[in-house]
Amino acid sequence: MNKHIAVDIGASSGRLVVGTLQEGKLSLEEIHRFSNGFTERDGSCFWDIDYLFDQIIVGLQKAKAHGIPECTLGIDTWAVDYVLLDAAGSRIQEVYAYRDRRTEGVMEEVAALIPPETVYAKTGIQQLSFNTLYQLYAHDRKELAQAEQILLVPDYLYYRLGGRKINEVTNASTTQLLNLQTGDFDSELLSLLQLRREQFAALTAPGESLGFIAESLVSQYDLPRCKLICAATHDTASAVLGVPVQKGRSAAYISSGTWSLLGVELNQPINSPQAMAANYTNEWGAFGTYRFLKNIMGLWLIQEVRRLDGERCSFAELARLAGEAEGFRSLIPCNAPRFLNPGNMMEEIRSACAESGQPIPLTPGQLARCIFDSLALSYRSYLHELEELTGTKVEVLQIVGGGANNTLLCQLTADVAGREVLAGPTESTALGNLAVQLIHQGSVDNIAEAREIIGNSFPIAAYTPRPVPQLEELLDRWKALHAQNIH
Ligand code: LFR
Repeated sequence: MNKHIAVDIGASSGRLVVGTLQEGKLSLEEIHRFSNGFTERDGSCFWDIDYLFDQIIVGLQKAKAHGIPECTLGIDTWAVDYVLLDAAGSRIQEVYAYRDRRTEGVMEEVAALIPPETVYAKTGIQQLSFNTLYQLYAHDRKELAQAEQILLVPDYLYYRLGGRKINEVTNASTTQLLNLQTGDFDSELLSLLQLRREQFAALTAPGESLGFIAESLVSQYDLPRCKLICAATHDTASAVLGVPVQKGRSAAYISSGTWSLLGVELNQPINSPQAMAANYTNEWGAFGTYRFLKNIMGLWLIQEVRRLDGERCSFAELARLAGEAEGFRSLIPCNAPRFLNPGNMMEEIRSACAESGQPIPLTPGQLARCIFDSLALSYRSYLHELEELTGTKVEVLQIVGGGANNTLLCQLTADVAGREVLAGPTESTALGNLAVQLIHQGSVDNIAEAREIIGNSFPIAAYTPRPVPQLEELLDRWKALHAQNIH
């Protein structure tokens, strides 16, 4: 089998990409792309999981029609969200989207039952209101008790394709229920949720074989015969695997999509009180690594502005308009909870600017500029924290994912952070997903080699930092903004 398919589904879009390794170079061909998003019903936010499954089938049909009779296949999606299955293996409930508001205030409720310090020492996972721990705590208890099995989204998609139930480990770590010491679900946290270990499946590592796609699906829909390989099913885990190797220079990555995940890969977690205070996370990676990183609100901010503007402008057009707008005019604290799911992002940004006494961004270009300036400043601040926590000076920032296409944001980041930015590949998530398949197949020896191949196969754009006029003043403004209570 020399064809490999990555199913990569993010919060705003999904794709099936065919990867081919030939003469030391990896090439990609996108065979199917579809939109994704949660919908709001009676005040709750849900994903349409059946639609996502159908899109995988459509993509595989296209692959077959494209002349691919057999292939390996890996799946990755966003993290934390779960599916409850009954004893017959059928879904019990709609799949809540992590931006659903039922978890508001839940972190505080749980903190009254178990100190956050204890949870962090056990799990090393940052406090995010939507961690599965808090989502399950907020879930209807009766429904939870009925659940024979709790799978995360990509686990469920694998199950639908091949019938095997797993809890893939890079994604399972984002539940905030895995214990760093025991390497399994933490019994104290499970009992807090009144859950039993058996309700979860076996923890499964990237690279394991999950058998073949069901014969019934192959014949019913005329699909390729797919060998299912357990990918690093958390999209961020795959994205980090897809970061090209950096030789001789210390580097940090930003996986830039709906979220901006800024961090480094480590061989040991850092679950110190300092890391907890800075709210850095230790998500489990493939091949015994940890993703020591921070969630930053990311391109969700601009995706929402674009949506509310009736999708009149493309992302490239918005970036162009932002480039024409005055820089550093108004700034927002991107990570304030108010931006998680405000309903009307444009108004939320404007209110935050008004409340902090800044000019109100009116046009899409001004809003976009406010977002990009603020993201670049966030990257700078969190990069400095990262350096302190790891005791390493970062020389290069590697931006991967869709955001690597945004030349304005990449240049702003280089300028404000004062580091060289290397941008690309944009498809690092699909590439990381494919890397695990190639290693499984024995076509590539290990992840270092895969990263080297990735670095040689795709163009990388370099951005050299330029001086920012009145940088000190700007940083003072940024600091003052965070001291204000506009969260
Ligand atoms: C990025 C991502 C982040 C995770 C967030 C919610 O797509 O997977 O890593 O924190 O989405 O699942």
